[in-house]
Amino acid sequence: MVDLRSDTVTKPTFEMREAIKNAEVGDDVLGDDPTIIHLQNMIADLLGKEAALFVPSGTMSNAIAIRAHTNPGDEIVTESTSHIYIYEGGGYAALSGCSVALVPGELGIMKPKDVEKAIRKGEGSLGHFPNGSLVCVENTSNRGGGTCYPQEDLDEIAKIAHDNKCAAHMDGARLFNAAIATGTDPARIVRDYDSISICLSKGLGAPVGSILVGSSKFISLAHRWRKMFGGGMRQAGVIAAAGLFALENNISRLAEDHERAKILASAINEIDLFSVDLEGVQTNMVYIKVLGDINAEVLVEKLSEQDVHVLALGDDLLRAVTHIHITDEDIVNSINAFKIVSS
Ligand code: TLP
Repeated sequence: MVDLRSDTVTKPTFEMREAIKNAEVGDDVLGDDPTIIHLQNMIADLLGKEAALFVPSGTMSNAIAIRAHTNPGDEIVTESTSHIYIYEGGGYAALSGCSVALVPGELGIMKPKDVEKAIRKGEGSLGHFPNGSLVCVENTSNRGGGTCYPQEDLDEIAKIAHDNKCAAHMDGARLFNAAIATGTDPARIVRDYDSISICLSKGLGAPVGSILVGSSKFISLAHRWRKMFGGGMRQAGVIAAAGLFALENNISRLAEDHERAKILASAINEIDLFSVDLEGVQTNMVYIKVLGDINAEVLVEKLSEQDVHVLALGDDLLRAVTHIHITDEDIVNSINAFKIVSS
């Protein structure tokens, strides 16, 4: 079976399971877990920030960041297809009491001037506007196709946020994919961001876990919100060990996933029934437009009969994601399956 539904489907490899087995653990709510402490310090160093906090999921990491940066009644600014807006259950509203100002992006990437236009401040509005206090950027952009922000746009967006007394948060669920694809040091990418959320459980191949990174002051606030959101874990060094293993071993290999995604994308784009915006295939994702009358869900079914699994993200949109378990042979088989279902 070729499982291209997401890079979240990865399972710990034998070596990762060995690391899990050997993990030293302690009660992390009491601050006693040496593996978690090591992981948090390592990622903070890697990103050039003061501190980090291990959390159960990317969704919780973003939710904590939003809660820590805002007050109820504030407004967050984010791209109109961002994970925070589309896929987090409206957590910004329910958990933080925030409204959202949506910015249209091109392949999920916001233009700095559009971010500037979207920030509304309570001050000077005769009390009419909510207070825009946080700008969220997603890098890579999932619904954008796994696209990467140009560095100058990231820097400019952070500056616009700060000039307008907003914090700048990066949903870097796939930050290392962006770093590998653009050849940029991750610390440089996030230099001007106040908080960054990283997922260990996607392309990096760990089974569970995300990390929120920022200043010591921000992380101590985040720590309190993690507690209130029920995200304090006890002997979670067993899962942090998988994250450490992933950071030590699985970053540079992301380039292979990107290469395979490009091969898959070009071949599918050659098939009459499908079209792929090849410029948007910058990392490990391939968004495939279905050109005929056939519904994407029907194609998902037909592909699964060929043992190839993808997701339908709309009536005419499929998504295929490469990851650590996808081999060259899987790509050949997937291309064949797409040919078979299109005939
Ligand atoms: N993305 C998942 C689904 O939720 C859509 C996927 O299969 O791509 N930020 C970004 C950019 C994400 O893509 C995801 C997960 C998250 C945050 C949330 O991470 P988790 O699943 O750990 O809560």
